[in-house]
Amino acid sequence: MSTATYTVVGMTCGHCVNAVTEEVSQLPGVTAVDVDLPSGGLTLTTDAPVEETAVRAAVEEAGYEVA
Ligand SMILES: [Cu+2]
Repeated sequence: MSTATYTVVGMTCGHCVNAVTEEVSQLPGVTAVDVDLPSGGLTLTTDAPVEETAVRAAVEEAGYEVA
């Protein structure tokens, strides 16, 4: 189990947090997702390696961007 941290730009409210959490949670290997709205911090807990490109794609799917 390991964690990875990213910064998401473009989130403005709890709805944005939910959208990002939902998309990123669907990635294989992700067991927990924590999003901090004020900082844009996205912390993933994973039990298998998750490619950064996959995380970026999921965040973009939700309508936001990884810094
Ligand atoms: Cu929002």
